Amino acid sequence: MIYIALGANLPHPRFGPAAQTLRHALAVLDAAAGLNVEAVSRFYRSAPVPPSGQPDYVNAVARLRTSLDPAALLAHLHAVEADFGRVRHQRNEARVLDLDLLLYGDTVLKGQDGGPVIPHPRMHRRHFVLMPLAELAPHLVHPVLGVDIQGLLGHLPAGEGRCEPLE
Ligand code: PH2
Ligand code: MG
Ligand code: MG
Repeated sequence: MIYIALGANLPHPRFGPAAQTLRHALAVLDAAAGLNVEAVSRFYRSAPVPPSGQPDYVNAVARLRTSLDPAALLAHLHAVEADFGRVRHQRNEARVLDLDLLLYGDTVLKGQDGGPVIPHPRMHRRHFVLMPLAELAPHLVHPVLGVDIQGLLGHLPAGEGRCEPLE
């Protein structure tokens, strides 16, 4: 199973509030050749990590089916971000759309030659990833850590990073 995380904390000039942007991004992904969005978590409102004066994020996780290999999928996610007007200046800056590749089955990649790092290196430390992912796959075992998503969530320090369903 392949999972991606979606996030946004700036309104989009055409699509409007962050939740609308995520809905639109999911439709664009599903429409692409060789890619289907099979399941989507609820949308969550989360405090920026690390804490900053930025607006809250809207976050979600989706399960995909695709014939693209990990590198091609990541390139596609970056192309969709760029199409949505994402500009990259500095790390962790506010953005109209962020699409992160979390898991690609049991594949483990260390980012050799600029390729993807899978599983996503910070996914197991983030409420805003684990909470929506636990809705779709509570018993999925992290291929490096050997702990399931529910277990990873239980190990996070309580109260670190506010994250709650949007409605
Ligand atoms: N993404 C980041 C950095 N910080 N914080 C929240 N709450 N949600 C995010 O999606 C997020 C973040 C880098 O991609
Ligand atoms: Mg991210
Ligand atoms: Mg990203």
